[in-house]
Amino acid sequence: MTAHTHKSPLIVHRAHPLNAEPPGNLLQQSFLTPQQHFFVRTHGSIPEIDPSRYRLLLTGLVQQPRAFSLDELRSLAPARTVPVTLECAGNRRTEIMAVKPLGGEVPWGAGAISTANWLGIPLREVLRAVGVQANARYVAFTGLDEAPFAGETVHFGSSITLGKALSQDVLLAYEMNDEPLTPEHGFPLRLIVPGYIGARSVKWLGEITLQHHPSTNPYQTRDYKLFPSEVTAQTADWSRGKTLESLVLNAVITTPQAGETVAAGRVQVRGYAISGEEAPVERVELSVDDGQTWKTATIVERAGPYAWCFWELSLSLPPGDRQLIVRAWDTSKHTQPEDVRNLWNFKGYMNNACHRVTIHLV
Ligand code: MTE
Ligand code: MO
Repeated sequence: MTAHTHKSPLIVHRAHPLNAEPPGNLLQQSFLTPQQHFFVRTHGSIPEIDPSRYRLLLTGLVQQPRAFSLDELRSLAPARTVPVTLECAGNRRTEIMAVKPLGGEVPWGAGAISTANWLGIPLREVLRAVGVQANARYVAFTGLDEAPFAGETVHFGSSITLGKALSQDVLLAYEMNDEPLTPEHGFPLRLIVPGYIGARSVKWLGEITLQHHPSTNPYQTRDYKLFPSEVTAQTADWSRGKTLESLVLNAVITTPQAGETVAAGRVQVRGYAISGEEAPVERVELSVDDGQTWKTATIVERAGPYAWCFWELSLSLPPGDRQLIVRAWDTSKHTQPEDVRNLWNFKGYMNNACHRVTIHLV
């Protein structure tokens, strides 16, 4: 863990490898999350990379394999800035764990999510520079970190379809919020795949491989897949799990926090909402009577199709204990599952049940 992280106000779930999230009130402080408050999800080491000697390898089904220095990458095409929220597939896992225990997964609260303005070179410009062969279907990414997997040491990796990779918003990013990436967040270069689970946005990017099949990296083939509730770690056939890609519609109350004591009367409720790439958040609603009636919150800040939105609502609440429930609707008119018990899966992924927070009003 770096000195910088020691001083940080994050909730550290694990120090080695570093896994930490900001508490809700900190998350809500700014729409773009400062780097020192941005959640950190690592599976292994945080590599120390000398930027002057750094090379990104382009291999596989390309016309011309190449190694690019950072300066060469930057001179390929104009840089692009895209506001993107990264959300871990395990965000809000503790609520799933409360239904039925899981096996040793990181117990994320609702803070495994953060937003930055990412600056980088569109991946498609780099693919254009090396020339993609006609039979390529997937783009695989390998990090320079070393992570344990089932008793072995591997590099973290993932893949996306060539179609997704050709979106102008998929970036090879070297800055977040106008600062160079810190070591935790992938210095000197990381992938940003907008609208997808965080695991696809490979940090400390070392190699990009064009291929006919998805990545065979275990973090792609034996992790980050969704299984039905009857499947367990013992019975899972990983070839049958559904690869997680797009994020799902979700909304969270960040203020007040669960268990907080609040003065009765006017209560300002705040939070974030996010959706998959296809259908943006259209409406956010709160209920204080177990879902019998709902009040529409105001969306106070948003930034394009790949970033969360911030919402708030002022409620008038009498003394006593009260449960607040939030749900979002997207432009396809879908809303969220009511009850987390319907979502249990043995890896604890994609919890987007209506978020519930009980507070004490005095
Ligand atoms: N890339 C590498 N090389 N190694 C990793 O462990 N973790 C992934 C992804 N990229 C990871 C990685 C996961 S699961 C997530 S949620 C995001 O990085 C988190 O990005 P952050 O730490 O910058 O918030
Ligand atoms: Mo993640």
